[in-house]
Amino acid sequence: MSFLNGADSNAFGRDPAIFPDLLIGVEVRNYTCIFVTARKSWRQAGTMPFTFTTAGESHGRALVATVEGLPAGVPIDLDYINHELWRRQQGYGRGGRMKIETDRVQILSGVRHGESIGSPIALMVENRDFANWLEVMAVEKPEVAPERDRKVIRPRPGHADLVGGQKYQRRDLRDILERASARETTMRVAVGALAKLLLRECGIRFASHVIQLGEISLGETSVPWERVVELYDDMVLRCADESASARMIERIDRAGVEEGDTLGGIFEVIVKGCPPGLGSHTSWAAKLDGQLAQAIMSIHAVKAVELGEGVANAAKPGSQVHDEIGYHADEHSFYRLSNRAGGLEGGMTNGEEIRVRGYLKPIATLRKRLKSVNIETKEPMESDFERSDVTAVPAAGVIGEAMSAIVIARAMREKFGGDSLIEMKRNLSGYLNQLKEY
Ligand code: EPS
Repeated sequence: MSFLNGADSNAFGRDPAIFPDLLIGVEVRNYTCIFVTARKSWRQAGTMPFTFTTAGESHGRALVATVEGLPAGVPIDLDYINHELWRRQQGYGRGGRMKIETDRVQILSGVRHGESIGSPIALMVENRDFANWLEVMAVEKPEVAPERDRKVIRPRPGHADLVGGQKYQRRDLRDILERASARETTMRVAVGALAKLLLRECGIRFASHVIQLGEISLGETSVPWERVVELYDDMVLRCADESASARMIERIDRAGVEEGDTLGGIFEVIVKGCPPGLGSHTSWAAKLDGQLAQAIMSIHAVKAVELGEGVANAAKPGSQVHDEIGYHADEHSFYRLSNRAGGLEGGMTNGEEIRVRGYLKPIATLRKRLKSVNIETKEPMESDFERSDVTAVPAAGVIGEAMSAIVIARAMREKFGGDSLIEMKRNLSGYLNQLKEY
């Protein structure tokens, strides 16, 4: 007798109490009951989830990423990925580093003749600045201490420096700041570009804009997609309001030049074209709004995340918040009369635009030094100053697009699977037809 269902032969003998989630069948052989476990694993069968890891230090040799779960047959356009990297490097208020770097991706595996082949994709972006940090960032300990030993011992308030040093027992806080630096987001944008290339094939698009910089904000609460997408390649602030943009530029000049200070702000990412039903209401971890919030919050300096008009909605009665429902008889589809929810209800996409906002604190590296303590002498001292940006809100918007694309790609892969793009698109189209019959 066998209730075996796609079992993993290596799993015989595993204790189901230890691997309860792995138990999918019971087999009785020679009157002996053997628990047959099978790793319901994408490594053996089924869809490989869309995952990635990054590595690399800000002034190290290079930044790298490995991506798994991109189906075979996705057209991979190097110029497109490099253009996304370029977009992340723009924005008024960036510092001297952006004049050194011209981020260009190298694809080391997983792509052949312009298409993904289904295997892991390894990506690399070299740090040009590494040439100026050869000794400081050397892998092997130099025989003679570097002349310009750029040891960091005065932690910057608001940065990872101090707590990272305590946790990892590093006496040179450079060991912390090199990885805590927002330079790491270069690879997220490269990975996000792969996710966008996949999702573009499924009719899903991304754009972002700046809605507040320092205390200067846009008057409008909701800027239409068409206006935001026009700003896609804007090099200044990607702000839809010219007069607000001019005031933001003045504010950045004042903070950077006169005050030696830094500024935060708010960006908004818009995702257009998601089918209804990505994510799920059935479990906390499956809720797509939670996953998006985590992804956006993981961007350096983001301290709050808002979906739709979530913050304003908290002060309004329900009748002025919830998006009423309509039906397009000709298209056989439901829609919402407004989109204050930002495209997500019950942890699932509802077919409207997703609108997610990231609120950034000001950058923690500022010329106007803040009070700190020398970690060697324990004497009060001013914090260290590393060359930095005055603000990076427009860049954070590009990173927000990338992180949103990664989350949506993961949800799309979960729902529609497929080893190839053709198979995935067939599954998507079957689901969309099924929705028309609902
Ligand atoms: C950063 C500090 C600055 C920024 C950097 C993030 O770098 P540096 O110390 O080399 O001047 O320019 O951002 C990038 C390098 C980038 O590519 O975005 C920090 O401390 O987070």
